[in-house]
Amino acid sequence: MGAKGAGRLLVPTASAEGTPAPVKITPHVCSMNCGGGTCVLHLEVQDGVVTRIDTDQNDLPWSPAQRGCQRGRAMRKQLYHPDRLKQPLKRVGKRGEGKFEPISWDEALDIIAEKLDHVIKTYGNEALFYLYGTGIMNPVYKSWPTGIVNRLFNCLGGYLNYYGTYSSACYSFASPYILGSTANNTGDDLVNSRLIVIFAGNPGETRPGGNGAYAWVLRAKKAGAKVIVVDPRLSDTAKAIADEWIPIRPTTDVALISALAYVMITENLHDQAFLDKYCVGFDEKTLPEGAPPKSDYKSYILGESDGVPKTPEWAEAITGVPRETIVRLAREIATTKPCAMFQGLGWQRHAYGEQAVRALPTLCAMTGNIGIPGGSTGTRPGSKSVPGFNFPLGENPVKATISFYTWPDAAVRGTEMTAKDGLRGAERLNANIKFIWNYAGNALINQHSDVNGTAKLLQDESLIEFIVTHDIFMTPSARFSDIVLPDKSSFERTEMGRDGTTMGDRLYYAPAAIEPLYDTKDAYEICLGLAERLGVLEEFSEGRTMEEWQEYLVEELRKKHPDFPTFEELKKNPLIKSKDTPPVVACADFIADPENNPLPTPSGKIEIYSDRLATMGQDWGVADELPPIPKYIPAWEGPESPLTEKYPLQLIGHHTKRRVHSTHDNNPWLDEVEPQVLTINELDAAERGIQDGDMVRVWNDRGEVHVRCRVSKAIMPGVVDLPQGAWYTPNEKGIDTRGCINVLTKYHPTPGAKGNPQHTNLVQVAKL
Ligand SMILES: Nc1nc2c(c(=O)[nH]1)N[C@H]1C(S)=C(S)[C@@H](COP(=O)(O)OP(=O)(O)OC[C@H]3O[C@@H](n4cnc5c(=O)[nH]c(N)nc54)[C@H](O)[C@@H]3O)O[C@H]1N2
Ligand SMILES: Nc1nc2c(c(=O)[nH]1)N[C@H]1C(S)=C(S)[C@@H](COP(=O)(O)OP(=O)(O)OC[C@H]3O[C@@H](n4cnc5c(=O)[nH]c(N)nc54)[C@H](O)[C@@H]3O)O[C@H]1N2
Ligand code: SF4
Ligand SMILES: [Mo]
Repeated sequence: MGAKGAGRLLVPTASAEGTPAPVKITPHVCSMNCGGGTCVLHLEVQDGVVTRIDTDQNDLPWSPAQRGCQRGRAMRKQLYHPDRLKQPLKRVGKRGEGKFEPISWDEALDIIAEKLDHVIKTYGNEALFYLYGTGIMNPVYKSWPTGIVNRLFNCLGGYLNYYGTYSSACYSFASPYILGSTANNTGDDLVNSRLIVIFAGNPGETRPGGNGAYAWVLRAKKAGAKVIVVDPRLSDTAKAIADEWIPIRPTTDVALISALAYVMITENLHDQAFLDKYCVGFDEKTLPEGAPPKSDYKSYILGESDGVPKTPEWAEAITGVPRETIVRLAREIATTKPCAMFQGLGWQRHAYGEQAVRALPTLCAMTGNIGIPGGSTGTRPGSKSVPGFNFPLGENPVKATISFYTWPDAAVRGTEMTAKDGLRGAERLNANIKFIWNYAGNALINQHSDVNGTAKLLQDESLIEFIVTHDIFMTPSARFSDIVLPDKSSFERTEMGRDGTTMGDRLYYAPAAIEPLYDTKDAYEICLGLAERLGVLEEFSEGRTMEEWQEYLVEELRKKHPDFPTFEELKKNPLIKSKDTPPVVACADFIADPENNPLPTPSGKIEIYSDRLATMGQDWGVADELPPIPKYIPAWEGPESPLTEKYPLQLIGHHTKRRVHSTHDNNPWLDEVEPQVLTINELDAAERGIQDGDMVRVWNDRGEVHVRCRVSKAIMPGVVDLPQGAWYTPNEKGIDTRGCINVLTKYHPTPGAKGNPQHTNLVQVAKL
């Protein structure tokens, strides 16, 4: 193989006679983790070179076009990027210093096999950790949450697994306590809504592909729905489609929702009959047995439990949303039916993210919008679920799991962790993490909180002894690794998948469009090499090639679903669009007959008051931070924190259209789409003598970033935004020069989910 593509990267050769080589169109998909759902890409391939990327334009009434966005269509710049990793590398300097030397694949695999063997024999399998990494989302090669590498680890006796995600830690943790699940009406039901209120969601920028809900918000808007967006920033979504933008201080949404509830209760606009029939703990009469008096939601809202009525005036002081707006919004939500209120994930990546997640379903219950077409349970818009393919993992004998976010704790004091630290499946760990496998991820440092703290941890080789990164670029995480392995990129391998999208079932088979460019190996090839060295080849591979595994996966699915196409049929018809299926209304059967169709909560009802959370809060010693009803809790670095004297600005980092996390940060085309800037309100800028386009320093006790700034009205005063995902690029003084927000974020697990509060930060900004 070698570097044979290198000499003829972007220009296809002409034949001897001078006629251009024919163009072949290869169907492919975008496998990035935007959650927009693997959009369709048509790759134009000429003489072995991808020369152009087109996409699906086929808008159908039941299925919007699976149209790739600027990121998917800029993949060519990644594929042919001069900095692609081209051969295995071994660290020669200190960890993080970035000094590597090329080695052969044999040598790399020998070293890794030896380290794996050593760590397992010395510390046991719990010392082996597979790090969160979402660079590949196609089922066969997927890096998240588990895949090929996990199968190998299981063959070797298992590994320490994680639960939860950087995406939705608090959301996934907290929603089931109120609703029993995260179920919501599917996105295609939004066209039945008259009013859509989006809290902390920016689907126009985060999920623009046709497989997600945004396409349906657009259709709903065309059908006459009014759209309101609650966000500290005038997001792309708010700009494009909102009839009203309600700016709010980050971390304070529960105060807003509490005041909306206050207006509804005091003006008698709430649906008492719904609350009596379907809910637990809205008022005292439906509190579970044994719950303390006045521990219900209504008593909290009216201030009967804590002496603080949650009035619009009270909320205005906290949230910055004017009281008149709060009163108007409460009346509008309560009197416009059906109303779909849904959440993005921005408000739960916060100090007390567990609270907002449950506050919105409470409001949906108060307005009787649950279980009806055009309504909402208050979670995120739902997808239709279909049985998919998953690479068989085998059994993991290690039952202990930790939160994805707490791996630094598990490396430093793993054996001391208990349930209070989020350890599940075991009372204790037998070992600290000693070996990390990082496949298609940059959360070893860049995407995790507190880059400077993490760097120190990683530099101490007595803690984590060995780190392998498998990527396509020398990312900041790769720089902190001991061995770096170059992967094929998506267009150089065959992808196959089946997604349950907003509107239904979708299937694809995307053959490799070109030969691999460099001396790369994919995860299966690497694991084969290791399995052989470690004596588990037969068990790991079962004698199959990757293509044979793909065929096996299709056949396994066909055993349960005989109407599913055969592998050969799939290859001939590689992109199968969704079928026309009606929208699904979540909880409709529960609403129709709650006795016979209970929700999967202990009471079978909507638990506005959760007994389980009450117990957990007490057991873990965090009763004030994890209350049984959704409460506003001032964040440790929120607008009410004493630290605002030193660091007066709240910093968030939204998910920007120019990247998928840190992926594409090095893509020049996308730099043109949107350069990395800090957005600051014009009032805050004026106070600091900052002009649009100035270089500024942004800092707190955890670190400092130098970045260009954009002065704008499109952000709440007191709030600055530095889009997450820029590659950590320290200068000689350790100051980041690229705009990596995680230099400023805090490692501080949330009380319940043990999740990542990466939008909760206080900073100061000055002209450089
Ligand atoms: N401050 C802050 N931090 C955050 C967030 C936030 O909102 N704020 N968001 C968090 C969220 S929601 C998430 S999901 C995480 C995401 O964090 P990660 O899961 O780490 O995602 P990426 O940074 O995109 O890293 C993916 C990596 O995969 C690599 N890659 C791409 N294609 C391939 C391939 O074909 N093969 C291989 N081997 N590698 C490939 C890319 O080069 C990249 O290094 O970040 C979290 N971090
Ligand atoms: N372009 C692009 N798309 C992506 C990704 C990407 O990196 N780039 N990542 C994908 C992944 S893995 C994920 S998990 C999702 C993430 O999706 P989200 O978590 O929904 O994205 P965010 O941009 O973090 O937050 C959404 C909005 O919430 C706002 N927000 C932040 N804090 C608060 C708050 O306290 N209150 C309110 N009301 N709003 C707040 C932000 O300003 C932002 O506009 O996006 C996916 N899509
Ligand atoms: S919306 Fe863009 S980044 Fe997301 S899957 Fe589609 S093409 Fe890829
Ligand atoms: Mo995410």
